[in-house]
Amino acid sequence: MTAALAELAAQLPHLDLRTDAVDLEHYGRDWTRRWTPAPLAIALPTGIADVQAIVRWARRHGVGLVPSGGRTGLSGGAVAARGELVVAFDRMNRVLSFDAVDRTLTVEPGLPLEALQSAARGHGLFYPVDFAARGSCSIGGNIATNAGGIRVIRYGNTREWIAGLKLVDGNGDLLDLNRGLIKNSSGYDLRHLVIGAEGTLGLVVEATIRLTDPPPPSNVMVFAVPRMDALMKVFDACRRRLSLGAFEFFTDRALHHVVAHGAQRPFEGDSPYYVITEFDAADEADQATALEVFEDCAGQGWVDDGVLSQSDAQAAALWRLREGITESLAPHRPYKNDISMRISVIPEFMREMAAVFAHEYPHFDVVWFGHIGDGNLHINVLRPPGLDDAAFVSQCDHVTELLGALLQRVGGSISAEHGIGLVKKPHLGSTRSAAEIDVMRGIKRVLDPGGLFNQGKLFD
Ligand code: 2HG
Ligand code: ZN
Repeated sequence: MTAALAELAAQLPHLDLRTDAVDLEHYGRDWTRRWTPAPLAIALPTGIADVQAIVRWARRHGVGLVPSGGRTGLSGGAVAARGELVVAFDRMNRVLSFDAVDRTLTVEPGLPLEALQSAARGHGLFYPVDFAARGSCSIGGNIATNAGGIRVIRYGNTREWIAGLKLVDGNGDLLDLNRGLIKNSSGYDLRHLVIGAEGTLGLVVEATIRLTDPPPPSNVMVFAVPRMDALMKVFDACRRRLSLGAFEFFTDRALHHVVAHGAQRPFEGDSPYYVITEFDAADEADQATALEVFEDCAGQGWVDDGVLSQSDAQAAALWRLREGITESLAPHRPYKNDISMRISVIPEFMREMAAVFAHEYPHFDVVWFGHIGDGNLHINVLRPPGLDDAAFVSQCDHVTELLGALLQRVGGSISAEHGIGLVKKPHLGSTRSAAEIDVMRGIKRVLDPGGLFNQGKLFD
């Protein structure tokens, strides 16, 4: 392998190619921290031609390639633990162009989400996909998982905003997918195969991103909800009267951890559930409607308490209650589920899930939160003191199987927005049929005949 790497270095003398232990460790892992990083080396290309040369080199030498952005993923999709070459896009992180008529930005894959959002704002426009890892994750990674986040309820997932993609396939060829078109009825839309493919079909080297008008002024409300079965009733009451930009929930366990991590408690009293919603509030009439919604919900016994943001600072403090949860739990290295279902089945599903958890996790700290308005629930399970890590993960995997069976019954998904990666690979069959997985394998063989890209992720 040293000879192969020497050949790559000789072929691309300007390529930043790293093999020191610190870089192998840094670039070989993602936020899951479950696998020991063991990449062969790290390559940081500066342009499309570099990427094509790397792919052709990898094909000649049979070296696996792992695409790497901000590595904030939670499913092991960016882990390099089997001697792969990590292709890190840190140096392909530029905004290449803006088109005011098309309202698009064309960018390189290493651009952080937050930089994309601020580039859009700089042109008086808005890129709406948003979530807590915005400062560290990259648009390439967002495309790989079809990232969702907190504004899906209004704007949809990353997929809706990708007008075109350039992909280097397993032959090193450059495919220009959809070329920024709004209408294009000319056969398979390969762009949409690549979005959400978790880096298994090729390397995204450029993306043309659609932008929209900035949203109107908004307000944030947090409600204390006394019963699980009231959550979706509150959702329905809010969406009937307000124009919602976000509707999220979390439990008392989530509040406990996020407050211990520095967030401000929203109310004096305790409640088992909380929702946070953001809604358009252009004037006082909108605020008055929000207060009426609160009063109606309180009258029905669906909410016990509520707080309405009075300033941007207070809105940010309220959002921290939801957005700070993952970071507050990170030191515990929780086991994560990221599941989705049609919103109509949430009440029944949550009841059944609670019964499974009460039985399977009697003494575990199980933290629920997520994008309930999209039908996406996050469950973070914390390892009880005294239980060793392997036994903990195997107990949680067993519960994931039970969850998978419940999800299969309601037609849900074992991964809503984090991806399958390594973490959920054993559970893919609960969401996708054997025939579907075979089709996916076939597609991979066509685009990646050498089996180079993110081998062993998603499926074997
Ligand atoms: C979120 O919604 C992220 O905050 C992370 O998707 C969820 O940590 C998690 O499980
Ligand atoms: Zn999420």
